[in-house]
Order: sequence, then structure tokens, then C-alpha cells
Amino acid sequence: AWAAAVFLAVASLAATAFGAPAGAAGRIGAGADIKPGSEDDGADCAVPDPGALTANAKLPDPFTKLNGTRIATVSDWRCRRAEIKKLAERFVYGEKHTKPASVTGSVSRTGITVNVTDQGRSSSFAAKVELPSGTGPFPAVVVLGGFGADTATIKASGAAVISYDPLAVGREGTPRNNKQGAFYSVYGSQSSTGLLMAWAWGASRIIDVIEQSGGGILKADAVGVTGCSRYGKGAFAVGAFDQRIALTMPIESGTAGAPIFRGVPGEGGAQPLSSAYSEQPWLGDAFGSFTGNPATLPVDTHEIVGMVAPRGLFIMENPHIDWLGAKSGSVAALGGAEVYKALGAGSNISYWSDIQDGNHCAVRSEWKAPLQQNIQKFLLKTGNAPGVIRVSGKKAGNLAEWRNWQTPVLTGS
Ligand code: MCU
Repeated sequence: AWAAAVFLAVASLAATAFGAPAGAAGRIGAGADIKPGSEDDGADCAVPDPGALTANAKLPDPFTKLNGTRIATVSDWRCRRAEIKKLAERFVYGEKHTKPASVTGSVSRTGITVNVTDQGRSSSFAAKVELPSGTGPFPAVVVLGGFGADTATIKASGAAVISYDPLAVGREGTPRNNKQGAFYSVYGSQSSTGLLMAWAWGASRIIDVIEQSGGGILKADAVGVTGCSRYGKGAFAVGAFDQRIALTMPIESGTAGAPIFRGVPGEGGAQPLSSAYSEQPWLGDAFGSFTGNPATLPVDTHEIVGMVAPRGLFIMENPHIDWLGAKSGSVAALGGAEVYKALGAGSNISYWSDIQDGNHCAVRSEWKAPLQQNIQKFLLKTGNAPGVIRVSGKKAGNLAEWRNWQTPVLTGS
């Protein structure tokens, strides 16, 4: 009850704060440049039906394809990732939908507008822009929700802040059969897609508009994303499902965010899967079949982490509040880090839960330097990735307990 009260207080505070071409991501070694791909990188891959689901208490092997064979080369990852994406859409988040037939809008020094039309239906939303000092064009961080992100440090690091209200795209407080917001105005209030994926779709449409704007103010190939708590869940989904996002930074995301689904039931005090499923329609409707038996999910969040690889990823978690499932979060990071390693990009992922202040979504001194460094490396393209995994002893998961696969040495680049 205590945790719930704190969360509600932060959430209501938040409520008032709102008024390329397709191609494989390359092997990224230390110091190599990151080239963000296209949103739907891998859409050309043939993905077989997963068939009947079988229980597996361990984390699914990110490197074993649906046909049962393991990938052998770095370039094989592209279509394996497409399989994971399909599974994640079908069983966890719901369908994202590809870029709408028409996306128009504008980028100014103070705001972005987005107008979308698809399948004969239209909707619009807007976001606020704050530029850092200097002349630009600037990289930018899309900040979901109005709290928890260290926007002062983002701007001081040289990136613009795009304040995106996800609730305009996927509203909270609606029943699953009557979802509302810009996404659902286009794809229907009965859509089985959950809010997190709707939010991800909205962020992708913001990037579409930046791409089409000609790059005079903001750079479409240097966009990051962050958000805390429910918006950390959202930031994680945004980064996983759009390969144009160069840096993904979920904060204290809790269940339905980074933490492995399989770990949540056994992690004392973590928000139960059934609670996260029913509190808001964050996850897709299909996830309802798995809240009692995550072992039958053919995918888990370490593979969602893997979907972000080799792009920049900085997962921040809070071990002081049990509800946030930081132990399961650490296992997701460690498991996903194996994908980064296999791609030769081990230093592009960071995880940090070793923090002093237990307040949910506080702006923290410990995260300032790695935040700056990640922005420099992945958005300004200078310096080195922090590549730091700093797990609090309070909530340290053990990947070895969760896997029965080993990380392959992939050939090629
Ligand atoms: C951590 O994210 C959520 C959590 O899943 C909810 O149970 C709680 O009500 O709110 C958190 C949050 O978004 O706080 C701002």
C-alpha cells in the first residue's frame, strides 16, 4: 500500500505537468560509429509461425531461431531479431503497425506537430521542443512523461529535449475494449495493441516528421528516448521497436518494462504480472494469457534488450522499492548484454541500479556522468560508451540461474 501511494502521488504530479533506407545494423566494435537503421529493419525476413507454445522456465535462447537452428553469423542476427520482434508483438505488446500511409507535420524551435492518416482515418498530436545552447542542428532526446528524466543534463550535454505526452497517443484509464488516443483513432478502440506499443508508434511518427523536416533544427539520425516508471516501460518499447532510435534510456520501469517476466513472480514484492496487466492496458491484450504462466511465453525481456543491440542502451533501476523488480531487471540487462557481446558491441549497453536515494523517479547524481557519456557517444558521436554494468547488491540477479544456453561466437561483421 505504501508503494502504491508513492506511485500515485508521482503519477498525479505528472498529470499536471502536461498542458533511411533499410539495411542491417553493422557489427560495432569499440569506437566504431553507430548507424541507426530504418524503423522496420528486418521487415523482409520470413518469420515462421512459432507453432504450439511449450513451457520453458529458463529464458529463451536469443540465438536459436524458430526453426530450431542457432544463428552463426553477425548478419544472421537481423532476421533473428525480426523473429523476436514478431513474437514480442504477438504475445506481449500487440502490433505496432508500419508507417502510416501519410505522416505530415512540422518541426520548429519550440515544438513538433504530427498528423497521421492511415486506412482512411486521421489523428494528430504535438510535442514540445527545448533546444540546448548553440546553433544546431541538434540531436534530441524524446522524453516520455513529465518527470524523472534529467532534462537539465540532457540539454547541458548538447541535446534537445522533446517532451512527448504519450497519453495523447494512448490514454490511460480506459478499458481494453475501448482504448483511446491518436493511435486508437486510427487503428480502432478495439485494437488489441497495448498502450506501450501505441506510445512507441507515436514516438516513431515524431521521428518521421523530423526526418521529413530536412534536418535544419533536429537531426533524425541522432534521436534518443527516455522516461521513468510507466514512461520507462514506454521508453523501453520505443527503443526496441524503432531502429532509428540511437539511444534508449528506460528509468525505473518495473514490470512490463525491463524486468524479465519469468523473474517477477519469484521476486518478493515486485509488481505481479497480473497487476501490471490490469492496472492499465499497457501490455497487449494477448499478454492476458501469460500473467499466470510466463514460462510459456516464447520471448522474454532480455530479448527485447537484444532488439536494441547494437544501439546505445542505458537501463537505470531503483533497488530500494521492491515493486520495481530491479532484480529481474538486472537479469534482463545481463541476458540482453549477451546479444551485445555476440554482436561485438558489449560496451554499448549500460545498467546501473547502485544508487543512494530511494525516491521513485528522483533525478540522481550517480546517473549524471553515464547519462552525459551516453549522449556524447550515441547522439553527438564523440567519446566512448560507458559500458558499465553496476548492479546494486540489494537486487542482484544471477543470469546463470536463468539460462541453459551459451553465447555463440558469431562470424562475419
Ligand atoms: C513503475 O511503473 C508504475 C507501476 O507499474 C505502477 O504499478 C504504479 O502505479 O505506477 C508506476 C508509475 O508509473 O509511477 C509513476
